[in-house]
Parts: sequence; C-alpha cells; structure tokens
Amino acid sequence: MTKVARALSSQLTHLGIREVFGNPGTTELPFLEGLVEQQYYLTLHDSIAVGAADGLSQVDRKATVASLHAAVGLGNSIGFVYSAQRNRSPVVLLVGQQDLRHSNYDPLLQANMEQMVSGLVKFSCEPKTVDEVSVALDRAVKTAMTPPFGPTLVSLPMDLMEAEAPRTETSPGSETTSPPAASLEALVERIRGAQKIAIVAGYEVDVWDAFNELKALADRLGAPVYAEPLASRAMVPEALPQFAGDLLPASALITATLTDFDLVLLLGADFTVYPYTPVPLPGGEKVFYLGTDPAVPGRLGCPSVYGKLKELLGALLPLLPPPRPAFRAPRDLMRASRAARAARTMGGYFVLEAATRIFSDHTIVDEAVSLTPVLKSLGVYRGKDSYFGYRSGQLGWGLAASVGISVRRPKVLTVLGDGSLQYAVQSLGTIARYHLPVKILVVNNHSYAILRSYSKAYHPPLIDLDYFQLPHIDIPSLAKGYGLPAATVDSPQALEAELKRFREQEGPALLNVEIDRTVPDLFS
Ligand SMILES: Cc1ncc(C[n+]2csc(CCOP(=O)(O)OP(=O)(O)O)c2C)c(N)n1
Repeated sequence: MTKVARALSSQLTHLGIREVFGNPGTTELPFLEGLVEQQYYLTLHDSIAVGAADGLSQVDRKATVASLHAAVGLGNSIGFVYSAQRNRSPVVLLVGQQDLRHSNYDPLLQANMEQMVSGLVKFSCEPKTVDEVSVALDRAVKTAMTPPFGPTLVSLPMDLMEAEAPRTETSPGSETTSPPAASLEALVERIRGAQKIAIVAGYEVDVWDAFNELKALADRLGAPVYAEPLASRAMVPEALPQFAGDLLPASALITATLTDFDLVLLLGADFTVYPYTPVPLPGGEKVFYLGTDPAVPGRLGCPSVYGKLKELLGALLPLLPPPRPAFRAPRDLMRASRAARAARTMGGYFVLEAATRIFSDHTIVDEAVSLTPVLKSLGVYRGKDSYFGYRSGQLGWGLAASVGISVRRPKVLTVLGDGSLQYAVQSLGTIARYHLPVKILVVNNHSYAILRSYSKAYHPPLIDLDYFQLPHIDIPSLAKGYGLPAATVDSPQALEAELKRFREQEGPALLNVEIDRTVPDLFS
C-alpha cells in the first residue's frame, strides 16, 4: 500500500518541487515519513521556512514549499506570509493539522488554518477525504504559479497522511500559465502621440527576464528608466545608460519626478507609497501599465495590457514608430570622493562602496534599512538575479530569504542592519548547518537609525529615546554560537583588506562593521 504522504512526495516532484523548508512537530511526522523525494532544510524557527521558500521561489520563478507546524508554526510565520504576498512569491504552505477523527474534541494545536491566513493567500483549503488531498496540492501549486504569483495554503490532517493513497494523476506545474497578451494597438497610439515618455521598471522585468527588451524599448523611445519605488529586484541590466535612479516612495516625490512627462510606461512595476503625502499619484491616461498584476492599473485608473513582459515587449517593439533622440542619464562622477569623505567616520557610503566593488559578482540581498538608499545608488541592479530587497517592509525577510536564495545562487552577499539581524537570527543556524554560500555583512550603528531619522523629521522629541539604541549585542559571538565564523572591523584603514579576506573566506561567514552612528537625514 502507498500512503497519501508518500504519494504527496511524488506529486511534489512531478510539480517540480525538490526542496522543502520547514520546522517539524509531531503533527507533521506522518507527512514527513512519506517525504522521501525532497531535500528537507531544517529552519530553527517556523517563520524562516516561509522566508527561505520565498527566496528560492524568486530565483527559481517556480512554486516552493514551506512545511509548518500546525497552528503555532503558521502563527509564527504570518509576517513572512504577508511578505510573500507583497513579493508576489509562489510559496505553498503545507501546514500540519490534527487528526480529523477527533476534531469534535478541539484537540491540542487544532485551528482553522484558512481563517488564520485569510486575506494573505490566493487559495487555501483543508482536504477532508483522501481523494481531496492531491487535488488540493495541485490547485495550490498551480494557483500560486498563476501570475501575479502569490502564496497558497493546504492544511494536511494527520490521519489523511497515513491513509492509503488513491490513484490520481496530475500534470506538471513548473510551467506558468501564460495569459494571452491583449492588443497593443492602444499603447502604440499613445506612444505615437506622446511628447515625452518615461519608463518605470519593476520586479517583473527580472521575473520574466525582459532585460534585453527593456533596453531596446528605452533605446527606441529615448526615454529615461526609473526603478519603481522600494524596488525588490533588479529591473535593469548592468550600466544601462538610460537608468535615472530609484523613485522614492512618497506620492508627492513620485508625482514631482514624473511631472514633465506626458506618458509614463509602468513595466511590471507598482507605485508603492510610504509615508503619506497629500498628493495623488500619477494615473489615468498619463500612465500605461504592462504586466501581470491587474491590481496596479485598477488602483491608478490607467489603461493596461496584461501579459509576461518579455512576450509583451517582444510583440510591441516591431510596432513602434522610428527611434527618438537618445536619452543618457548623467554619470555619477562623485562616487570616489563621496566614499573618501565618508571614510573619516566609517560612514555607510564608504563601507558599502567598498563592499559592492569587492563583491561585484555576488547576488545582493538587501536589508540595510537606513543604508538601503545608499546601497541602491551603488550599481547593485546588474540584471538577472543580481539584487533582492524587502518589498514588504518586514525586517527578518532578508536573512531568511538568503537561505533559499543561496540554495541556488553560488555567491550571496546579505547586507543587514544590526537591528534587522535579530528578526530572523535563527537563519544563521540553517546557513551554517547546510554550509550555504552566504556572506553576511552587518552594518552596525547600534541603533534603529531609521526610526531616529524619521523622528528627526516628524517627531523630534523621540530622536534620543533610549530604546532606539541597541548598544550591548555581541554580534560576532551570536554568529559563532550558531557555528559561523565571524569577525568585527572598526577601523576605516582595515576595511578594504578585511572585506577582501571576508570575500575569499571559504563558506558562509559574518562580518560586523562598526559604522558611523550619526542619524541620517532620510526624510527631510
Ligand atoms: C517585523 C518588523 N518589526 C518592526 C519593524 C519596524 N522597524 C523598521 S526599521 C527598524 C529598525 C531597523 O534597525 P537596523 O536594522 O539596525 O537598521 P537602521 O535603521 O539602523 O539602519 C524597525 C524596528 C519592521 N519594519 N518589521
């Protein structure tokens, strides 16, 4: 007899899923007994399984699985489920459920899993019979993989896992469904009639590998290319001459930057806004959306064509009018002198200029928080899979996602604030245990600098709150406790050599850099 759990493992293989990230409890043991075809990565906190699956799904562009321990494991992970939704990550949550035969007694750890994730997942279900299990998994994987991607959940009752599996057939789920591209005529008309066009490129450029098409479009239209606000993936190839930098998230700043243009093409991008500013976003006929997320044109009230960017742009390019005069963004000639000035105080610009130069062949995972704008200004968008950042604003995502990203990517540099490190610190244990190729660079200002910076602009009395300070955490000792080699560098003279040593060090490691503690001016 083949048990349902064993059949699920084969079905996962068939659906293209080779890894499972998880933290187990007794509830999941019937499922795990059958899980013989996947590599199981143990995470030391449930939530990190979801962050890791999110990271892997982004590099694979395919569904991935997090196995969670019943209601408590799912409860611990909700922040990461929210992030997977914001990231448009196809993460399938398989959550252990109690034996249905005594569900009337409301046993330990029983809960309504579907209600717990309501509003965050695209599909959820709890099979009540063996026949429903494989259908539920199939639907969960395929729904997660239908653009725009997103998380789904299947609750797996213990008794069903041990029952005899019915014969079922499923089709592979590794290929995403491709929605038909709508007619491009209206868009070509708008382009013909526009005087000045800007492109705002977003995460879908990387998802669909549309870098060459984006470059051809920018060449053809003579248009600047802006990164969407709070960009979470690379959206331009390395050194794109039209790249004009990142839009900042406040609606007033987005509107001001785009004010001179009469057509803004949103390429798989969104206008994420924060904090509130009393200015409406560009929308209506001024904007045209191309991508797979109907929510964006819905919010902006703008026309759209729906489809995968590579295909959409491939179909659009031959229809375009003759090329317009080339646009070239001004080159940043101040990089070296800015770094030299920041060196005196071990400023963030000095540290990250050196780090991005020395680690230029690494995938960068960014949770540098108040230093994220600096990091993003240093040429980290270098085409496919070169950069991943936290789209949801959830601290902890970066380190957890690094686990999954480094399962596939051979060289990963994760840049974290010292506060940020604490939100998924248990990831260090998984990185050490599986010897994952992650270098963790902690930019340590011993504080929540971004909260102090925001206070400086909006709530001055709060700047010096003692609980915005984190002076006493010995970060290298923490990392060593989890089995990772770690060191500290606190002198500007030693930084370059120390970063080079860190880079050459075999396997995962952490470097704690003591940086300038001055409160940055990010909001004024
Ligand atoms: C899960 C979660 N909890 C709390 C916050 C609020 N928060 C945003 S930034 C921040 C401080 C981050 O400190 P650190 O990583 O040291 O970076 P710095 O601000 O010093 O650059 C906090 C607590 C958050 N974004 N996510």
